Amino acid sequence: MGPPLAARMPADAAGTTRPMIVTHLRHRVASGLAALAAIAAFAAATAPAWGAAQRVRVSDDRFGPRTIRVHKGAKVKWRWAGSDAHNVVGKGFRSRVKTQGTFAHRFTRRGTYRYVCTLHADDGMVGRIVVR
Ligand SMILES: [Cu+2]
Repeated sequence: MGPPLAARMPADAAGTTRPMIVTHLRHRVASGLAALAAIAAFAAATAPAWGAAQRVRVSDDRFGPRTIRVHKGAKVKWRWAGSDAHNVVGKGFRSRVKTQGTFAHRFTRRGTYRYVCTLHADDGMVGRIVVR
């Protein structure tokens, strides 16, 4: 028969068991939070932009982003960023033809609103606002 079990274990083995488990659990919680943060960051980076004030660039000759998704009641603001003249024309909203400045419209009803620059629609200068 050998020595009693306790005598064969390292002196601090029993004492370190609990802290190791706590440390492990803390690590798991931290990992979980990190994963959630990563998911949130990913969602923020890839999800359509939801929010109160959404912006679209009006450049030569495209709208960027071409499609944005907003909540009902959101205001969309187009900002001219190119050098050529453009406008923003959709059902229920129409800007002047201009080369700089902004145009804003608040979308109060759900739906998909396609719009164009009437000068360059044939060149693909089209956009879409999805209101949910
Ligand atoms: Cu244009």
